[in-house]
Amino acid sequence: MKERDRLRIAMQKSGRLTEPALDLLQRCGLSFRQSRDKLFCFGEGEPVDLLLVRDDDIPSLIAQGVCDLGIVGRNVLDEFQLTAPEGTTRLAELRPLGFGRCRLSIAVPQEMTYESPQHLQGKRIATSYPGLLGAWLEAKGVQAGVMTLAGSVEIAPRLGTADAICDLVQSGGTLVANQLRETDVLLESEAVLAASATPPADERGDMLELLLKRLDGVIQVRESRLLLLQASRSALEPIIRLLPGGPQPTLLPVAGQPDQLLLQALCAGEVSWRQLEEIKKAGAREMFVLPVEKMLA
Ligand code: PRT
Ligand code: ZN
Repeated sequence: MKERDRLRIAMQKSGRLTEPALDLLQRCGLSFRQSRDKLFCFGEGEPVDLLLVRDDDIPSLIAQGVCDLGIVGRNVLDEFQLTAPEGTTRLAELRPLGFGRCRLSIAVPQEMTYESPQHLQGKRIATSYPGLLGAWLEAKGVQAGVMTLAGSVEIAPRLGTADAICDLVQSGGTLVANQLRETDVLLESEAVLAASATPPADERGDMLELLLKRLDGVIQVRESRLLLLQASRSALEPIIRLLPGGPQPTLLPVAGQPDQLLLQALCAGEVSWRQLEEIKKAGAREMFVLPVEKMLA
């Protein structure tokens, strides 16, 4: 088989996205033999290989056709699309992956007066995302100086080199530690599966289809719970109304108790103690909440 008959996925070599990305691919039935230099991982079983790189390089590796897919933060993907030279292959976000969640936000020093983006007029803003920040400022009609920094953006105001920053925020701890306060969210981000906007027309396209189907199953299952309970026929209606979202429940008879039914419901998310207590009050007994491992509709 020629090398490029195989699908190639770029992902972060070592960082926040590495473990969850590998875990996700493994759940999709992919396994890899790690090569010694750990740049290239050969896929066993399915014709899918991995390229382990810095996250910032992932969009251009896809655009150049070196890789077919990439697992990368939406922040990195969108910044690439906004700043890539004209004529660069357009990329598409195929799926949000539900990990690596964070937001790209404006933050200003605690004591700075700030009521609206207009307060940034004429100010200097430090960021690693000049494309996303520039587009946002333009949409708000604000003229400000954009200072591009590769890292340690959060210390720029204290050093006096910027008046505000535009950076990724997760818990907010870094902002607090640097006496900054978050004022506007420019982008809600998470890891996404990125690809060229035109999918490969050869065998790799078929493998991509298969992978997307498995991925959808894995993502759906990850959030799903199976709820089992027993109830009398008369209590069913109020119980069903309390069930967290999902397809219609299945009802099964309980041996030797003609009035009793076993209800099985797939729930599209966590089932909380509070929800269980409410359902119990409505007449349910013997309740179980089970994680779902695999699902194929
Ligand atoms: O070496 P390489 O270039 O591959 O790694 P990297 O250092 O550029 O990336 P890495 O591993 O830090 O982040 C990879 C991706 O994870 C990012 O592109 C985001 O999509 C996502 N992500 C999720 C985050 C965060 N959460 C995050 N909190 N990326 C960075 N941060 C940083 C942020 O820049 C700030 O310095 O964490 C700090 C803020 O965190 P809190 O919790 O204090 O608010
Ligand atoms: Zn990076």
